[in-house]
This record gives sequence, C-alpha cells and structure tokens, in this order.
Amino acid sequence: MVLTGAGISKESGLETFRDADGIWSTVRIEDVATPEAFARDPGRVHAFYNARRRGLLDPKIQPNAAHAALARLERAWPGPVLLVTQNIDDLHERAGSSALVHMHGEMLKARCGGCGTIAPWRDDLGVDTVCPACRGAGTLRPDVVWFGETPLEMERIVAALAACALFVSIGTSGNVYPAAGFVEEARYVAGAHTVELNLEPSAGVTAFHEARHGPATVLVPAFVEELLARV
Ligand code: BJW
Repeated sequence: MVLTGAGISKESGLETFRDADGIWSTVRIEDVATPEAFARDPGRVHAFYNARRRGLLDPKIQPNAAHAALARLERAWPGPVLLVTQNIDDLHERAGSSALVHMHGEMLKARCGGCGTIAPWRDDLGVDTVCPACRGAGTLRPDVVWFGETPLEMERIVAALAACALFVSIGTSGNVYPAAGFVEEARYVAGAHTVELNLEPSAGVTAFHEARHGPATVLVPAFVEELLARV
C-alpha cells in the first residue's frame, strides 16, 4: 500500500500545504477548508478552489517521475498494489495509476448538496452555479473532504491496511488524521514493513522502520526499481 501527499506533486508545480511557502502560509484553514467556512462564505471557498482548479488545468502542470514510477509499480508488481492519495489533483491518473483512492476527494469533480450527484467539473464554480442533475442553483460544492468531514472509501482503505505487507508513505507531513495514523495500523496490526520517502522527516517519522529523505522525483523511482529488482 502506498500513501501519497502534496509533496509528490510539488515538483510538478503544485503547492504543498505546510511548507514555508505552502498554501496555509497565505490562507487560513478556517476560511477555506471547513464546512463552516463554506456555509459562512461560499463565494470565498469557491474562489480558493477555482484558482487551484485553473492552476491544475494549466498545460505546464504534468505528472512527474515519482507519479510515473508508482504507475509502473502497479503494472509490474506481482501482487495487488493500492495507491491511496490525500491529493485532490489528478496527476496519479494521468501518470497511469488505476488502483487509486482519492481519500480527500477530487478537484475536478463537483458534488450537489441537494441531490447528491457527483459530476466531473473543469469550470469555475460559483454561488449561482446550477446542478446539471437536479437544476438546483447554488447547491454545488467542490467534491473535496474538509476538516471535520469523513474521508472517502475508508472501508477499502482499512481493509488494504489490514492486509498489506509493505506500507510506503510519500510526500506527506503526517499532520492530518486519519492518514497520519495509517503507518501504525500497517506496522502494528498488519505487521507490514513501513517506509517513509519525504523531503524531510515527517511528524510521524519514528513510526517507520525505514526513512529516506530527498525529492520524490529522485527517491521514488529508485525505490520502485529496488522493489522490482527483487521480484
Ligand atoms: C516533499 C517535496 C518533494 C515537499 N518531494 N516530499 C486532534 C487530534 C487528531 C485528529 C484530529 C484532532 N482534531 C481534529 C482531528 C481530525 C482532523 C485532523 O487531522 N486535524 C489535525 C490537523 C489535527 N482530520 C479530519 O478532520 C479528517 N476527517 C476525519 O478525521 O474524520 C473522522 C473519521 C476518520 C476516519 C474514519 C471515519 C471518520 C479530514 C481531513 C481533511 C483534510 N483536508 C485537506 C484540504 C482538502 C483538500 C484540498 O483542498 O486539497 O486535505 S487539509 C490538507 O492537508 C489537504 C491534504 O490532503 C492534507 C494533508 O497534507 P499533506 O499532503 O501531508 O501536505 P503537507 O503540506 O502537510 O506536507 C507535504 C510534505 O511533502 C512535507 O513534509 C514536505 O517536506 C514534503 N515535500 N516537497 C518529497 N519535492
């Protein structure tokens, strides 16, 4: 099982959250990433995600060597590989991964608070945007998981954690739960070997058997080659 976070997309040109130049250095979580913020000021929250959606759709933003290596791992590994990402970008899909869970949702989807429809979405969203399914106005929100909301596909994730022999965490600071606790589930419940690949030691680094520090585009392809050389 592989868990990824914002660090894997940094070298593709997308921002992380908690680095010195990250998203939370310029925007407050309470203003854009909670259901209360959306209820209070949906226009503010739409503007935040509209800007990030436009950024993701810039042709300059492309998957990097780390995304490509994980797609190769899925193709070449003789057993099942589940990739769980906290990222709401689509760079893993574009690189070719298909056994993929977006536990914090997807930036290129919108969800209707009225009828529950989830639709692919590449345009800006606004407080007057009409749901294509129920025709309700102002009911659409980005299909992402904010603080206080339940991450997606948790049953599938919990089952994969309980069964995994190897758990690899890539490009995540280990500050946000439940993802930050996956290493302990994998290590102490499943008995998995656990590896961190991150630019710097994460908040949870001591929970891992092994940690390598450096840029994802260097560490991840090398780690995948090592794994595949053993099969
Ligand atoms: C590189 C690199 C390079 C840089 N190469 N590496 C008190 C205690 C414990 C928990 C809680 C608590 N109070 C509340 C909670 C729960 C809360 C929580 O965790 N809060 C903490 C802040 C304390 N969690 C929730 O509310 C979650 N829901 C929940 O728990 O529901 C209950 C439940 C659980 C289980 C089952 C059923 C129910 C929801 C969390 C939602 C998170 N949402 C966000 C925003 C939405 C998506 C978006 O807009 O994009 O998700 S917050 C933001 O943080 C985003 C990310 O996915 C998430 C994680 O960030 P990530 O990926 O780790 O990024 P960074 O920036 O933190 O780290 C990047 C790392 O990369 C750094 O270490 C760099 O060094 C590294 N790096 N360049 C390699 N080139």
